[in-house]
Amino acid sequence: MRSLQLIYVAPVSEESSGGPLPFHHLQPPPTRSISSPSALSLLHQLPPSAIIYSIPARKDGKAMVTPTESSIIMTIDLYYVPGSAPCRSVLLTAKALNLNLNLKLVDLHHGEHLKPEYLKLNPQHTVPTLVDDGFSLWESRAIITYLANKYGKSSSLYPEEPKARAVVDQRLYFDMGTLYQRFADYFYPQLFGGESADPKKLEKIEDALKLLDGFLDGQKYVAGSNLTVADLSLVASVSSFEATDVDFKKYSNIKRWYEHIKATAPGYQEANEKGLDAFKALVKSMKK
Ligand SMILES: N[C@@H](CCC(=O)N[C@@H](CS)C(=O)NCC(=O)O)C(=O)O
Repeated sequence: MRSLQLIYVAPVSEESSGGPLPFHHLQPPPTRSISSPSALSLLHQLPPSAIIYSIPARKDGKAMVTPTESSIIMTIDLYYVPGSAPCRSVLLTAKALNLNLNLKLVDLHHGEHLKPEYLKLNPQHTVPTLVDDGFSLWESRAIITYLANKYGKSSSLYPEEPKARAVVDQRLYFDMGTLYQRFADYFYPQLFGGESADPKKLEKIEDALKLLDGFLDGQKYVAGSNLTVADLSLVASVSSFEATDVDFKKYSNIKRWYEHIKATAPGYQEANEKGLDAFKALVKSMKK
């Protein structure tokens, strides 16, 4: 199984490319090729399974992403389901890093995640699972920090300075162990077990939301002065509340932050909103 492709975009002039285009216009050619001597240096950093595609500029401008030699798109496998908040945080991170993931839908409903092939990748049988050149990783927050570490060295999504990184990690653990955990404890027994809403569990979510509102007091972002993977993880979690009776918008700092991240996180619509709609549809169908 080839789990990593590298697409190398040959440098051309703006004129012939017609300017940058979204990734989905890319169609890798069927033949292997390396089109620039400087691309050869990249080969030394790549695993043997990598293939380099040279994508020539076309007059109609359809094959280009951006006309520079640094336009390198790594394709990494992501096993996922669209409605899942943990999966959506990975999609958001990939967008923010300009990474092109090879999406592999997992049919949880028919137990695809319990089959031996999947258990070999992830014995914990959860989505998301990332496979990067044979390296398999699960737990969404481990995945997003790995991606930022490996592919976002120059980005501020996961800062390297120890204290700044510690604050990002603290927010990620808060999301996993407190906010999203309390949401799961409250809502999933209702959704999947037909149980009635437990007001005590709702109160616990409210306590967590008050904490989040406090983190955001006077802040545009949840961990520091710029967008980080903590915002992307938390926005995937909090947006899921829209499908339920958990009213997070009554917390003014959360509401302001949520609207801001929705409007500014790269590729938000495709990476989170689409999957959120799928989650809302699932909730609607289960509640019938
Ligand atoms: N903490 C995990 C949670 C992953 C998780 O529970 N995913 C659910 C879907 S949202 C799943 O895979 N459920 C199937 C199973 O656990 O067997 C993460 O953030 O990745």
